[in-house]
Amino acid sequence: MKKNSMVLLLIISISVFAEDGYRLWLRYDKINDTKILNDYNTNIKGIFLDSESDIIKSAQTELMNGLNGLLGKKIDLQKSISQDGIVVAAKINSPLLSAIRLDEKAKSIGKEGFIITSTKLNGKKIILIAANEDAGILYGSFHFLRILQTHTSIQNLDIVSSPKIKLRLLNHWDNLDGTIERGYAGFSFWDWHRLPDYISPRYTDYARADASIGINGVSLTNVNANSYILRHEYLLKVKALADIFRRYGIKVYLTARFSSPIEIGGLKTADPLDDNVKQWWNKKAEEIFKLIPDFGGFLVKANSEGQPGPQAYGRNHADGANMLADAVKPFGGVVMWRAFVYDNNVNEDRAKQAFNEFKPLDGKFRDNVLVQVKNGAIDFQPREPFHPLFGAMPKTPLMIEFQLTQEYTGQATQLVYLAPMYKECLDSDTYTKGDGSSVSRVIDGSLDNHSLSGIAGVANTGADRNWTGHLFGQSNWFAFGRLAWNYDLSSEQIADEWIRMTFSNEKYVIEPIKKIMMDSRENCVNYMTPLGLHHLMGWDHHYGPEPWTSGKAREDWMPKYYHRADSIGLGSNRSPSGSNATSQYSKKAGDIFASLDQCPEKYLLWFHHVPWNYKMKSGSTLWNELVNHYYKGVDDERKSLATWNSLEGKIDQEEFEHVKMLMGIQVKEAVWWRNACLLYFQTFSKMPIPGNYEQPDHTLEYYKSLQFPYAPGILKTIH
Ligand code: BDP
Repeated sequence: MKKNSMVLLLIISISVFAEDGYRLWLRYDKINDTKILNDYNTNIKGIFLDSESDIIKSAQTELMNGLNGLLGKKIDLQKSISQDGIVVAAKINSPLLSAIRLDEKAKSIGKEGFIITSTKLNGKKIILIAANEDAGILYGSFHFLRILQTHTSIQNLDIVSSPKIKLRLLNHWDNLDGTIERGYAGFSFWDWHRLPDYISPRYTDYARADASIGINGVSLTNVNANSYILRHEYLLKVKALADIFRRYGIKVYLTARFSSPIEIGGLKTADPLDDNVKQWWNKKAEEIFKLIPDFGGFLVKANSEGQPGPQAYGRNHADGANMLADAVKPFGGVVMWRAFVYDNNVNEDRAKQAFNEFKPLDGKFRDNVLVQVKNGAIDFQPREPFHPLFGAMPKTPLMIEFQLTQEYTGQATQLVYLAPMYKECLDSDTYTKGDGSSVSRVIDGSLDNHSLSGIAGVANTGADRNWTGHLFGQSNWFAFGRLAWNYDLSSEQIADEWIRMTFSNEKYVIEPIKKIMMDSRENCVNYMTPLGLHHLMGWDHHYGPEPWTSGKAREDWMPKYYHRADSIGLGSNRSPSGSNATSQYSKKAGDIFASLDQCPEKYLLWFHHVPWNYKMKSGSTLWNELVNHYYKGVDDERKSLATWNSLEGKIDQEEFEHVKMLMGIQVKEAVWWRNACLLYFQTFSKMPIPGNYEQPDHTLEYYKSLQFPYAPGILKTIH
């Protein structure tokens, strides 16, 4: 076959391929708006990269592929800037840019920020992507491509951008046997068995996706850790991944199982104050950094849900964290020590326990330790008030941990766009240093002057072709990265970008999808756990409603522990007349939550046990309001499905069908949640579901009989 006809065949076969989601938001198809395409084509003639390094090469490849695809023409790498329309990527201190004054901006963007500006060099009009370091150039290149993907004007570009938070990590809960704890998108794509010799192309695509949204760290292994990962043969596998990720500005981190010195080191103890134990970790750190000089450090879950930790030796969390911190300190590593701790044998509200354990340790951690705190005090529920530790440990850099994998928000079956949830927490005012002490200012270090800052998202990826199981899971990965870079972006803005990059720039596609996304989290709260309810899901797999369950395992894993329904009313009393968890917040925030009148109704049953006939702000009783929320959740979800159906023929058919089927299941699950919860709570309230609502089509007994022993994502070893 002649070369030309082969190319033609290739083009034809590409265009008939349905979209399977693999390309994520990095779809570089030719721009179909002629006006915009012409404008870009007039202004972009080639690219020129001033420096050479592995990261710059990644930027170059991305720019070439991106521009070739989007502009539908071959973009050449220039040897000099001899014409208008060159995209120039250069370091700010390069002699090439000596004539362009960028000093002030350079100072403000730090190590990872970038500038994109329309300017002139040697009398030629150029688009300059400039940064202090290579990583900034990579981020700037992705940003520039995003500008084109979203059909934004490239006239008079003047962008200065830098991340607000330093360490922006994904935490993978991937196990060495290929399973993923709370993973709903198939098996892990870390192919431990075939690493380090077999390098899947997926690793590079994963790194590209992360870098495109500014993620600069990846913790590879489950927080319920396996010490095996620290054995030399596994470290070689980790090194192979680190070598790829480095080209995208990403560092690798590992979870450190606290008992490793015993399990793989042959020691009798893991006591953090024991000299042999310290020695063992020092040597282990040395071994790791020898293989991976830019290794990020350790993420640790200790004395939590059965994980080993320093308390077994009468030591505290700071003793444990500091020992590891000392081991990685000489090499520039950090320790991320999780505050997700609670103990069923402690006679205290679970919501209070992390605060009680960690607050007294403020100021006791080494300067390379970050304490990683989940967004709320229980566990990634559809809605939680912010964790009381935020603002309460001013001497310690606190990281925030969000969950991308939808353990409690419909798993990979439901479309729930989580940016509004992340924003709600980040924007919350802790009032710890007066008005404006938002959670975001705690974690970016600005409130308490910390130079170290971090944010982590529990990854929702797996080996599924579309990475996240549900296509819209991709939007949560995307949103997490965008917010980690700049938490001031709005959820709408991020949704807008993602839709344009994933589906289309047509208004008739963007608007309906945006509406579906923006409504989705509130719908989920409404049909699962409205008005501050939480943890009503199946106790072990967390799939579906089971508010009735008790006695199956430890009490603090049972839904009844959280909803406290009785003949009088519903909700956990965490006010001063109850567990007094409200006292853990600053006075202002605590007083608001503690007051039945002032507590925002969205958190009402989180903080108060409220009588069934209590009069809500709307004038309805609590019971009727509850019914109303559950029904509204289902109704709005039905509307979202109808909106999606209106997109048929306007987007890729395979993607349309995929989402349509999943949204169909989502509506069914929403009805199941509503009916099961209301029928169950009705056994306490003894009040009717008003006749104007469609009545449950099954009995409570039916819902109680449903069982899901093979629901995905569960880790049998902790439960
Ligand atoms: C809970 C999960 C459990 C995790 C735990 C954690 O159910 O599987 O191990 O969080 O964050 O949400 O450590």
